[in-house]
Amino acid sequence: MSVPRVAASYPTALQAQVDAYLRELRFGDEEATEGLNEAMRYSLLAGGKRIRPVLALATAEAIGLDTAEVMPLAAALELIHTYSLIHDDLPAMDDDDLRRGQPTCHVVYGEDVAILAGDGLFAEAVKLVLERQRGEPANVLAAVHELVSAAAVAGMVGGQYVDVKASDELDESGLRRLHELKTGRLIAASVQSVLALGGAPERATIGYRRFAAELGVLFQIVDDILDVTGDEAALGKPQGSDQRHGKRTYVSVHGLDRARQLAVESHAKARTALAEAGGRTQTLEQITDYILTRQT
Ligand code: GRG
Repeated sequence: MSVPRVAASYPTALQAQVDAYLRELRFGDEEATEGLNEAMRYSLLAGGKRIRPVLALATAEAIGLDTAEVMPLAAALELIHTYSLIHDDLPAMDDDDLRRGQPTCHVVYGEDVAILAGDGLFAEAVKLVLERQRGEPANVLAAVHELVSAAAVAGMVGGQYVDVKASDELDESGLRRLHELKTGRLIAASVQSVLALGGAPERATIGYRRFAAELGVLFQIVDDILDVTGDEAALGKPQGSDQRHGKRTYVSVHGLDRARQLAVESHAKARTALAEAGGRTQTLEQITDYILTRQT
């Protein structure tokens, strides 16, 4: 099988629920910090597919939790993701001017404020879950642990460090590890933090965990392909950015055709894991198909 050219449908109703919830969020209530609140909300509400929170809601649906009840945790994933994008775009990192089709946070508000906006979003994400997420206290704590671990050194920040410092020396397995950490852990946490909130024992969720890990790999392979083949207007960010920064990607290491093949194989593995997981997995299946076929 090759990658279909038309994107599979996306659960837009869940995306709309997430967008509505995010729009209501305000950060701090003092006049002196209103400019920071504005910069944080600027990046948060600039658009985006909301894949991580939508995955969290679909996981809730699969394991029988009420999706509306999981919204604080789902939103927190998007706050952390947005922080990573703001910091990744900074002059000291990728130095990009465009994100989600709009000027990046530092272009609009200055580098100092953009750094603080990212920092603020991370802290507010944890605060949001601790203040608003209902559930057994031990389960909420376990969910927060999944969330912050995915962003920590054995996760997104560590992956970004490897990317910044050693990306051009990596072999195939090093590249895979970099992406597992940088992108895969937060994608996986979008599933695993909800499993933690549901309190199911680990042995009962092995299929979901395998699915979550593979989905992170799939997401990154497709992201690398889109960086080469994607349409800049649709992507909302500069195309060819990885190549310009001399980054090793699934495409630069394996070539475009092999990268496409790897994406198809990864998609099949994710779907198999999901089939073994049990539960009401239709929306998770839909998201998996979408991630393989997405054009943005
Ligand atoms: C700076 C701490 C720190 C981390 C940065 C994830 C990351 C680490 C940087 C993002 C750079 C990047 C483009 C990585 C490729 C994968 C990725 C996260 C793409 C963007 O995610 P989407 O497609 O974006 O979900 P939207 O805009 O739809 O939310």
